[in-house]
Amino acid sequence: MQRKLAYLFTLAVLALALTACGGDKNKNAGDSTPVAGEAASTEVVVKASSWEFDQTEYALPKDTPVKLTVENLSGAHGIEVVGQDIKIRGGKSEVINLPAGTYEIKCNIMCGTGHAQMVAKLVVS
Ligand SMILES: [Cu+2]
Repeated sequence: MQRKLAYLFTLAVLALALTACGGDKNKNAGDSTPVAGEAASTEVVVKASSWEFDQTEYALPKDTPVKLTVENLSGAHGIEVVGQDIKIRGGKSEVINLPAGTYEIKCNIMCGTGHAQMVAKLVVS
């Protein structure tokens, strides 16, 4: 009898451990960026022209899905969030979700003589 109880207890503990792991996995999947299909509550538009972005800093809310859109006013540009796996071509959007911090963005399409000076910051707070 004692043995059977011990066995049942072990099963219960194992079941709990498995459930806990599964829950964590799902949570991590939800936190990854960029998140396809996640509904964004805000949109930030980066307007690019040859050869600058319309702002030197873009403010984004932290840990929130944000629709980041790149609009080309002149020339063909795109952005890359340095250190993150986020690249958006002009005319396209991506829903991103970043923790607090300051991120550098730069043009990731070779667009001509001023290409290297096309940098700005994403201030996430
Ligand atoms: Cu460029």
